[in-house]
Amino acid sequence: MSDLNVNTFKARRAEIVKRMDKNSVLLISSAKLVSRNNDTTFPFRQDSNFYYCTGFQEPDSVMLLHSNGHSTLFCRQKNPELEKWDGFMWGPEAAKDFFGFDEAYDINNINDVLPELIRGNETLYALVGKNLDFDSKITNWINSANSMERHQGNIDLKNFSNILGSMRLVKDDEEISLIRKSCEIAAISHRNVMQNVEVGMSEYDLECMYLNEFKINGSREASYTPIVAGGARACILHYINNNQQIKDGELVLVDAGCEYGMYASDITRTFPINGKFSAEQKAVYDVVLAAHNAACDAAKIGAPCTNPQKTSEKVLSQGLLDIGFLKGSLDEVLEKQLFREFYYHKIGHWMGLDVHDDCPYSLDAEEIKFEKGMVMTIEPGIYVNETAEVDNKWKGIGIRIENDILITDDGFENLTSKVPVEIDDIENLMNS
Ligand SMILES: [Mn+2]
Repeated sequence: MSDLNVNTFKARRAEIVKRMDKNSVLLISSAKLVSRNNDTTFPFRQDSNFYYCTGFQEPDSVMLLHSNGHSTLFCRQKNPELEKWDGFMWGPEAAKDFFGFDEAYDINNINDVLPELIRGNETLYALVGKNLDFDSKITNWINSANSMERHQGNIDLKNFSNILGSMRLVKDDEEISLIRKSCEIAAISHRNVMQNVEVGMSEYDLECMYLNEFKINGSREASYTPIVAGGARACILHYINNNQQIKDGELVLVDAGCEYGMYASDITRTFPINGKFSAEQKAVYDVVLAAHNAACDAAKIGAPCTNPQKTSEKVLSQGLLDIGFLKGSLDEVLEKQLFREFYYHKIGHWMGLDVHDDCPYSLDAEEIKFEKGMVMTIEPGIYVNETAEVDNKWKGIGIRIENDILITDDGFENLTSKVPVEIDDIENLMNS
């Protein structure tokens, strides 16, 4: 908490105000503590949008921002008895001063206070549809406020998701340094695990090693549940059981990233558990790597954000034709999307506070174009399922390669380049 730069969040709120219509207010809710079972909870993780605007790390909080710049925080009242069990709580007074709000109230009074504060405004902005519970509270507060203003127009509810999402798309220097650190921890962790795996280990053994590496390198939490998929299980995109033995001769696909200072990293590597790729594994890997490299090159300032997708489809399809998995012309494969039998997900996603960052890919039916400071994952894959009409020797091979790239003045920077990606480099690392 001590290294938190409160001015960053105040500056963000000032930027948000510039994007609001006059006579409007914006309401954003914190995350809430989620029950795991009986009286135990999952570790608290603040809502990314709320954190982006406030820097405040407690549940049961609401931010109200007025288009005139006035800012209000609702949060839990200080409670010394509860603090003996659950730790420090800010309380409205101290939170207001430290986090730079103009006003703060006890969250328990929000139903009485909030309608008074929003009455008479033309617009209420909210992140509609992300939290149904909060959406229904908003409806009640709007109705209360409207009933106080019988002879005026009603408050219009408008979605602020695209406006806030567009702001979050371009990362500032502070965000980039946190993402860079998150990527570095994840990359070092992947490297260290790849160097230490052995035949005989299970998916679970590897999962332990990754999570341990994240923690000892400075990240308390993974940014999502790691995927550790041996053999054909790599073809199941969201496989997280991670409880099977990895057999000698099999590949293992690991999709694992960590969180640092609330910012995510997201890396996938696929490597042979015995340290040596077979001829078939090599052939498929080379196609995925070619698609990965071409997709990275397609991400540059001014290009539509779907450029890497289209490029990866082309390169990967040509590879599938060359290897004999598909037949026909490249044009036909692309037009009929025949590659989708082997490549059935998208090339990547925005990354930041969320591993799949809550940012738009198009606005007003126009694709977002790459700008300096945007961060995207590039992660093509080929998955040969049992049902594929190919020779048996290929079946069960599932390969994905994923790096996190930052758009720069002259192209991109691979933030996760510390994990080897070339076959020779992987084999050398694993056998060193
Ligand atoms: Mn990803």
